[in-house]
Amino acid sequence: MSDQKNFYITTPIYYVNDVPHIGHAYTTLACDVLARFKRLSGYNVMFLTGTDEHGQKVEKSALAAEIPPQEFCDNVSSRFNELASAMNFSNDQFIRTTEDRHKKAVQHLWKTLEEKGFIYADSYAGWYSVRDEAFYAEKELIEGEGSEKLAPTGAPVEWVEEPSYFFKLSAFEDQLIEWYETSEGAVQPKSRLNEVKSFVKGGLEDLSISRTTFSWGVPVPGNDKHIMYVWIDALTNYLTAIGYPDMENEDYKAFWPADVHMVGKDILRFHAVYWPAFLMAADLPLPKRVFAHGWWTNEGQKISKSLGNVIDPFELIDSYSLDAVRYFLLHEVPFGNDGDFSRQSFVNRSNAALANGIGNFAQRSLSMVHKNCDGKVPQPGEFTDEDKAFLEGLDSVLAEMTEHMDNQAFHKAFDALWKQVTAADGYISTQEPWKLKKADPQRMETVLYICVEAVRQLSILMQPIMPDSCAKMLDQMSVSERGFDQLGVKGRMQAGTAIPKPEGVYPRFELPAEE
Ligand code: ME8
Repeated sequence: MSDQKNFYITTPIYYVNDVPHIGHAYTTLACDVLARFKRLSGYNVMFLTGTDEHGQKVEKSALAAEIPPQEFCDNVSSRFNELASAMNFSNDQFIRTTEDRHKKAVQHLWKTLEEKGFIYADSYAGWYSVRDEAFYAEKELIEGEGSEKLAPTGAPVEWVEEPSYFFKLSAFEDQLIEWYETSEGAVQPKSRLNEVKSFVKGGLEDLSISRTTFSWGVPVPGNDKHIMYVWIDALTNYLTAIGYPDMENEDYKAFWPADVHMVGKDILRFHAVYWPAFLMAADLPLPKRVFAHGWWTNEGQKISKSLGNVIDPFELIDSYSLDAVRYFLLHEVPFGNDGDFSRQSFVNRSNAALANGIGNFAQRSLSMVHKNCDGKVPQPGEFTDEDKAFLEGLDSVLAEMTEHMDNQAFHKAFDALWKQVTAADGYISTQEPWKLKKADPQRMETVLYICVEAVRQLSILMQPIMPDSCAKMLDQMSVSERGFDQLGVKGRMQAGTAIPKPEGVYPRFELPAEE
């Protein structure tokens, strides 16, 4: 048996009814940062994202665009793929639900549920929201302005009556509650877990899992008048990607159950109620965690196409820089909470943390070494207590970060890291190496050695959130071993390593002029 540690993380697969926006970039970014963190920690990682291409919503959008559905899906899906490159996402796979391997997996899961007696034929009469691709009970509906009925999300609903297959969701109430209560951290954050629990405790109705009034989807095995409900189709992608239904497959054995299904709070019910119930019914292990993060607004307003305030991630990257966008999205808001995007705070926060923070410290340190130490990392003398205390802080921050990352508390992990940037600023300001050149050159060399070592460690630790700029920084310092096992004493900077004239990697941004 290999002692390789495996880690499987997934994003929601995004509907192709519309082009990607900042919300989609956000969820995938969170997964990317965690995937990179785990890889650097020595894990074998499977990081999955992709597109959800079936169902009535996508079919309607294709019709409205007057493009055949498959071609429509190909076009929009490729935009999501482009987003992955533009954002420097390190996903191992990009799955599409229109792929054959996926259709096979869903049909296999369906047949399994049927054989185990959890699917029956009947007819559905009730409310459906195409925008949410969700069925709602009468008691969940709210009243709109003209007293029309709306989904709790504000989406329009329509009355649907049609023959349908049902999944016996009602049989899983007790098992679901037991799962929430006994599997620590299975649904996070805790406030969301409470929402899910009270929904389940309120009583579960059987779930309609097929539709007959449109055709864009996976046919039900043995009755192709029925198209599978898009959520049973979509959720199964997490299994398809690792080879299901071949459960002897190496990927399946290594990666199931998933470590984290990352989702937005809007789709928690599907992931924390329906999905585990399907898995329980099929006798498959349950994911270790479903984490539902919060919602971004734009300058205080809900992001919506009709308000015309959708934030385009491609535009943002072009106007600023990729790593500043990555930094801001993931450090600005406590992960799990809602966040507001404002250009003012984007510019202020990234200038403070990047250009004036790590960027300034690295630039000062490396240019002093370049100028005053013959362009080489100097040989340090004896360390003082201050030197040791500063290095110890750096050497030990990974443990603290890991604990936070394992709880998806990205903001706390990066707070801990940026505390070390502040400590580095404090160190260089109190040691004043620029004054030591004449007074005590040997001490100057020791201080500068420690500063360069700090730049090395900080750059290694920042790689998950800002991979490009950290790579440039480490290149400048000829550091080739970049895994977390190189942190601390093991990978200490070697005296004599060439330090060329440094180039800044964190530009300062100006606020756009008021119109
Ligand atoms: O729900 N703030 O796809 P979807 C933060 N296909 N995150 C946001 C956001 C915002 N304003 N807007 C969107 C679906 N998101 C299904 C999923 S999974 C088996 C099927 C993110 O295209 C967030 O992750 O509507 C949310 O859950 C997801 O996009 C919804 O994407």
